[in-house]
Order: sequence, then C-alpha cells, then structure tokens
Amino acid sequence: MQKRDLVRIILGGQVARAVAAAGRAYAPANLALVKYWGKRDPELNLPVTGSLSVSLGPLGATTEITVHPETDSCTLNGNLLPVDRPFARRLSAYLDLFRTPGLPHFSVVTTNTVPVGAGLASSAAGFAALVVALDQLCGWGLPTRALSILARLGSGSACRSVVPGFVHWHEGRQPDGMDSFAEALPDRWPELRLGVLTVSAAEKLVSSRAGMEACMATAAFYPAWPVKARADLDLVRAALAGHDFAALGQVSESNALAMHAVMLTAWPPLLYWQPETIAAIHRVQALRRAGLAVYLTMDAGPNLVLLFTATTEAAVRAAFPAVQVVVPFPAAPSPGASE
Ligand code: 2P0
Repeated sequence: MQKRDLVRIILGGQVARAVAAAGRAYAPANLALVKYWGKRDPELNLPVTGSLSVSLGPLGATTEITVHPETDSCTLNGNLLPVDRPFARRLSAYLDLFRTPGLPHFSVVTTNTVPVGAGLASSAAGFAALVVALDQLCGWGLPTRALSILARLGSGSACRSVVPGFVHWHEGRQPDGMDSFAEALPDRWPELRLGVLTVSAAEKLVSSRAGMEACMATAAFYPAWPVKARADLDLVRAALAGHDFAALGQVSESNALAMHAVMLTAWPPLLYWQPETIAAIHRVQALRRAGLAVYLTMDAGPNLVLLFTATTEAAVRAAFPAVQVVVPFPAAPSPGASE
C-alpha cells in the first residue's frame, strides 16, 4: 500500500480544503526509552517492533499553517527556507499526500524550542504539530489515533509526538498499519529528569532512516533486536506501573546500548560514538558505582541523555557541568502564581 492510499482511507476521500483562516498546534519532542530501530514497511514507516518514549514537555514545535496563494513556503524559527532545501522538499512531498496535485499551496510557520544540535530529534515534533494544525485548518476533526498514523507517514517517531507523557507506539500487525499508532500511557513521573549531554552538534553522516535500513540488510545481530526490544517494552511498562526508577533506568540504558551493538555488526559498521561519548559512558558507570542512580540513553548519534530524578539533580549537575536538564512532567503553575 502507498501512503496516498492510506491517507485517502483515513480522510474518507476528502482532500485538504481550508475551512478556517489558520490551523495552529503544539507537539512535544520525544525521547525513546525503548527504541524504534527497523521497519517492516519502509513506505508506511511501519516498525518491526513497538517502542516507548517520554515526551519532552515544553520542548517541541509550534506550527501554524495557512493557505498560500502561490507556492508552498516554510519558515523555521523565523527563517524562510529556500524551496530546494531537503527539509522544505520533504514537507511539500508530505503535504502532497493530502491535496489534489499541488493545490492548495500552504504556508507553514514553525517555531522549535528543541535545542538545535542536541541530538534530540526535532522532526518528530515538527511532523506531529503539522498534521494536527492541518486537521484544524481543514476541519476534519480526526481522532488522535488517526492523527498519529498520519504523523507516522512523515517520520516514524513523529507518531509518538501526537500525545504527551509516556507513550507506547504499538507494533501492529496489519499490512495497512491501521493498528500501528501511538497511545498515551496513564503513568506520570514528576520527579523524572532528563539530562542532555551534547558531544557533537554536527549533522550525522548516516541518517536514522539509512542506518535502520543498513542494519536490517547487513547486521549479523539484527535478528536478536526484536526479541530484546519486545522484552524491554514489557519491562519498561512494568517499571512505570511500579514507579521503579532503577528498573526504568537499567532497561532504558540496556536497550540503547543493544541498539548500538546491533549497529556495530552492520557492514560497513555503523559507529555513531565519539571518544567523548565513551568517556561519558564510563563516567555514568563510575557515578553508579559510587551509589548515584543515574542512567543513560542514546539515539542514532554521539550525544547522550542522562536519566535521573529530582533528588540526584544537584549531583548530576556537579558531575556534568554542561548538562541541559529537561523536566518532562513540569508542575502546573499554581492558581494565582505570578512570574
Ligand atoms: C527512536 N530513532 O525510537 C529511534 C532511536 C533513532 C534512534 O526514531 O525513517 O526519524 O523518519 O521513520 O523516526 C529516528 O527515526 O525515522 C528514530 P523515519 P525517524 O526514537
């Protein structure tokens, strides 16, 4: 099945037609604790296994979409992107799924609060905010499940950014992927802290998309990955339900390292780590030996994200002065509180 066929089914044959002056939406970025690494259908971004992420609360994308009289245009953090930029082209190709050839044109204005180059994917939040804003502009009123499936067509991990908090992207079995969508879990963890350690802000040489493909085609250890990922998913869900931080940290770290282990068995080997990455891994292990409950995860890149709780925040900041701390479940401002 092609993306367009699936969109036609979800929209019941409707096409994009503005019924409001603008559509506007916010979507948080997300960090996977159990990773998505491999596709059973690359056209529909259907995953080999389910995955589980935590949303980054206030870090994400706010997008406004309006009809443009002449051409598609994309403004990112105040800068109008040239139409031939790969990102602008990818956006237009995505919008094509929803309209009759080329019409209407859209203006997309996005502000992203995810720190650039921190290795936290901003495209996931971008596609999620875009599809929710488009739904508003066109007055479709699609349910969250459908929005998640549509976001997945832009980028797999984007389906997890349509909902907040801890999120489970279901593996699904159907060839059309109608059962592979993200769902918010009821668990909350206000004490949870994420610490972004940026080793390199340079663009990676091999994209996640290409990396997954290479692993599925050549990695000797790839067959072990789905078994590990499915088991880890159950373990993280149990850790969330039992509010067991040590279990959450251990499974998340083990899952990320297993993904990188698979990458090393691809040919050519996929090695995203830099010397500073390995130094930070040793540092985290030394801190744990000293009794500090701090764990790490990594995506397809050299940067790390530390997992810890409010009680150890001061110690983690002391050990890693450059760490950027994210609070995924910020406390709601108390009524009447002023700045
Ligand atoms: C994740 N990653 O679960 C994993 C861990 C990177 C490493 O999802 O091809 O940008 O657009 O579906 O979503 C990054 O992959 O890939 C990703 P596409 P995507 O967060």
